[in-house]
Amino acid sequence: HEKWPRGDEKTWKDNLRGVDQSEGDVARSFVHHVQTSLARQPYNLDDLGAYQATALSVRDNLLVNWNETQLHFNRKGVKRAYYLSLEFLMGRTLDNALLNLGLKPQYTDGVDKLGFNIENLLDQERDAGLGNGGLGRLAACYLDSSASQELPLWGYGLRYQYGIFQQLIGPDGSQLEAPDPWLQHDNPWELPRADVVYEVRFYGHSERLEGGKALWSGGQEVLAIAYDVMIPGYETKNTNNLRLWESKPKRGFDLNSFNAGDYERAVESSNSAAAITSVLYPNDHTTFGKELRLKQQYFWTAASLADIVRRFKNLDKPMSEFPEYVSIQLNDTHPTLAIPELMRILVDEEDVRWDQAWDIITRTFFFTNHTVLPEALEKWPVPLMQHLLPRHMQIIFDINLAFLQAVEKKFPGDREKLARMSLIEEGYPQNVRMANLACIGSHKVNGVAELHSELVRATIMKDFVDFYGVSKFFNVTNGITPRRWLDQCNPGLSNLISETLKLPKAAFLKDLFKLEGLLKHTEDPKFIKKWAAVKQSNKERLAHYVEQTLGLTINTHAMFDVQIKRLHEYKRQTLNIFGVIHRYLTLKAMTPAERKKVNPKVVFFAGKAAPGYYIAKLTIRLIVNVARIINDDPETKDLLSLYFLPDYSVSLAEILIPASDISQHISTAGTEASGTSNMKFCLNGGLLLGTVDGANIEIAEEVGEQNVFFFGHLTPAVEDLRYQHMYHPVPVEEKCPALARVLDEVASGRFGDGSVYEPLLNTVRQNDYYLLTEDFDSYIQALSLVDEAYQNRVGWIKKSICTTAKMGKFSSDRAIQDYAQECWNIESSRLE
Ligand code: B1H
Repeated sequence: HEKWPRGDEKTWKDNLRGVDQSEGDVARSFVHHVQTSLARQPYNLDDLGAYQATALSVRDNLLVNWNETQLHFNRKGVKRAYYLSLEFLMGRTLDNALLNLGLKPQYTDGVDKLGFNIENLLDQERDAGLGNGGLGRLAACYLDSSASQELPLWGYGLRYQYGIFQQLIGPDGSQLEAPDPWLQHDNPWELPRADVVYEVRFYGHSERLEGGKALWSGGQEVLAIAYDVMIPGYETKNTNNLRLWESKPKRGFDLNSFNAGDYERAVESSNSAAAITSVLYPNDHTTFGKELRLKQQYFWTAASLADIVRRFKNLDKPMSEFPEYVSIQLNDTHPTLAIPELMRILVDEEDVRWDQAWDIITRTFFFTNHTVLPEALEKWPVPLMQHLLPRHMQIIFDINLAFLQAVEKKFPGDREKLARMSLIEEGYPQNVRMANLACIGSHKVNGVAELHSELVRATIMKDFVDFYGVSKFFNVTNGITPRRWLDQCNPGLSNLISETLKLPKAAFLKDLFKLEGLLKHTEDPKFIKKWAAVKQSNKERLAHYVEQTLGLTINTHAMFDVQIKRLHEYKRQTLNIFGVIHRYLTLKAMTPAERKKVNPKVVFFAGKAAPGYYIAKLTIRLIVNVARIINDDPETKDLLSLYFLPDYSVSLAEILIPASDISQHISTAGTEASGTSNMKFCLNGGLLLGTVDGANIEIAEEVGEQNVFFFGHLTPAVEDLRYQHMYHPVPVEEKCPALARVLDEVASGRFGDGSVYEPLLNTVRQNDYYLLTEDFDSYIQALSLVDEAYQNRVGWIKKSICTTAKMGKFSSDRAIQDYAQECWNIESSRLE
C-alpha cells in the first residue's frame, strides 16, 4: 500500500471525497462552475452557458472515477488492451454520461430549479464528429462496452481540430462543404495532459549499424500532446480513457528567419507541425496517397506506442513479457505503421534481437479488416515512405525478405504467389501493401460479419490462409451499444420494455438477450397499442425536428422509410431514388380511386458524400431535385414525399432511427462488410429491407426470415454477372424496362436539367458495376411486399416487437467479449 506522499494524511482524507450527487448538490456544483470556471453572472446565463456549467459539473464526477480506475488497474498490474483507430465518432457526451452515471434525474431536477430545461441544454452540445461512418462509430461503441464491462481498454486516436465537414445543400441541390470547428467553445470532455508529451520524427536519414540495428537522425521533430477523454461505463464507477494526440511544433518558430524579416519562412515549419492534426480526411473507403495522411498515421502510431511502451516499462518486466501485458487492436490498416514502429523501438532502442522482436510483435498485434473493396485497400508509394520514414522503409524491406523466404520454403518455386504475398507491389512506383503487413505482423485477423470474414478468407487473404492455416482468420460480428442506441435515443421504448419485462432497465441494457422476454407479449393488445404509440411519438419527434430545421411539415401517419449512411455507389442510394421515382410514376398513372387504396409513405435520406466523389455528389443532387418535384405535386404529395436531411450526424441518427418503420440496407451482395445502422434500426423496432449482405444475414437469422424483407442476387452470383456485363452487355431497355423508363424520365428533364445527371445514368447504362439492372425488379417487388405487410398494422407491430426482441446478439458488449477472449486475453476488474 502506498503512503501519503506528503503532508497530513487526515487532511487529505477529509477532503478527498466523491462528488455530491443529490439534487441540491447538483445546483451547488452548477452554480459554482457558473461563478468560477465560466466567470459568468447568473442573470444573463443562456442555454449554452448552462450547458457548459452542467457539463463541467458532470465532468467532476467522471474525473474522480477516471482517476480511481487508472489507479485501480495500475495497482493490479493487469494486462491492458489498446484500440488504435484513426476515427472515433463519439457524437454528444452529456446525455450519455448522465445515463451511464445514473444521474439524469438529479440533473434534470437540479437545472430545472435554476430555470433550465435539461433537454434544451443537451441540445447545445456539438457532436464530436471525429469519424466518417460505421468504422468510427464502431470504435465509439466499443469504448462504451469496454468501460461498461470493466475491461482495461484504452482508445488511441487523433484530436482533429476539424471533424467531418459540415454538409450544406446549395440552391441547385448539390452538397456544399463547410469546416466543422467543433472545438470553438471549450470542450469540457477532454483533459489536456501537458505532462504527457512525446517527440515524433519525420524525414532525416537512417544509418544501418551492426546486428540489424540502425540510427535514425535529422529531419523534423514534432511534439505529440495528449488529451484524455473520459469514457464512463454504465452502472459502474469504471471509467476508461480515450487518449487523443495533438501535434505541436517543437520550437515555436525559427527566430533567425524571423529576425531576417522572412516571416513566412519563420512560421513554416511550425505550421507544418500543427497541420498534422488539423483535419479528419473525409474520404471514406478510398485511399488518396497524400503525404499529410501518412504523416497523421505515423504521428499517431508513434506517440501511442511510445506511451504504451512507457506504461509497460513501469511494470518492471523484461521486454519479452510485453505480449503478456499488452494487446493492440489495429482498426483497419490505418495504424499498420505501429508494426514497424514497435520493431524500431525494440531493435534500435531496447536492444532486442530482430527475431525476438518479431516474435513479440506477432503476439501483440491483432488486425480487423473492414472492407474488401479494392479502392479501400491501403497502399503507400515506396518513394514517399522512404522519404518520410527512412528507417521504417528499411524495416519493412527486412520483414519482407524474411517473410518471402518462408513462403518460398513452404511453396517452392511459386513466383506468382510470392508476388501476390509480397509487402511490396511492383510497379512505377512500387507500393507498400498495408493489409499484407498488418496480416503478417498480427496474431489474428478478423472480419466484421460472418459473410465478410468468409470473403476475407476467400479473396484478399486467400494466400495467407494457405500459408498460416485458417485458424489465424476468424470472425467478430460487429455490435452497437444499447445504452446509446436504445435507452438514450429511445427512452419511451426503453421505459416500455422495462415496464413490460418487470425489470430495471439495467437488466436488459447490460444483457440484451433479456429482450427475448418481449416475445411472450406479442399477443397482448394493450402492449401492442403501447408499442405503436411509442413509434408514433418518435415519428412526431422527427417531424418536429424537420419542421424546426427545414420548415417542412410531414405527415406522421405515413410509413417512414429511411436510408441513412455515407453516399457510395456500392450502398446503392441510386437504387432507392430510382425506386422512389418508379413509385411516383406509378401513382401518377393511377386513377383517383386506385390512389385511395395506397398507403402514404415518406422517404428519408441522409448522408455525406466524400468531397471529391463526383457520382456520390450527383446522387445527392438528384435526390434533392426529385424531392422538390414530388413534394410539390398536388396529385401525389399526400401519398409520397421525400426528404434529404442535410448534415447527417450521430445526433441526427438518434432522432431518425427510433422513428423508422422500415430502413434500407441495399448494398450489392458481398460489398457491405457488416453495416451497423441495420442493427440500430432493428433494436428500435424498425423492420429491415435489404440485400443478402453483411450483418443483414445474421439479423435475419436471429429475427426469422418472415420478419425481414430480402431481395436481390446473392454474393456468389455477383462475379458472374459482372463478367457478363463486361463482355456481353445487354441494354437496360431489355434487361430491365422498368428501370429504363425511370432513367429516361430523369434524362428527359422531369426533375430539372437531365443532362446534369448523364454521368450518373451512364454508370447504370454502361457497365452497371453495382448491378442495379439485375436487382431493380426484385427490389420493386420487395417494396410492394413491404406495403402489403404495412396494411396489416397489428401484424406489422408484431413483427416490430419480434425484431427488437431478437437483437441480443448485436450488443457491442458481446462483440467486445469476443475480442477480449479470442484476442486480447484481458479480464474485467470492477472498481468498488
Ligand atoms: C468501413 C471503412 C473505411 N469499412 C477507409 N472500411 C476509410 C475505410 O478514411 N478511410 O480511409 C474510412 C473507412 N469503413 C465500414 O466499417 C464498413 O463499410 C461497414 O460495413 C462496417 O459496418 C463498418 C464497421 O465495421
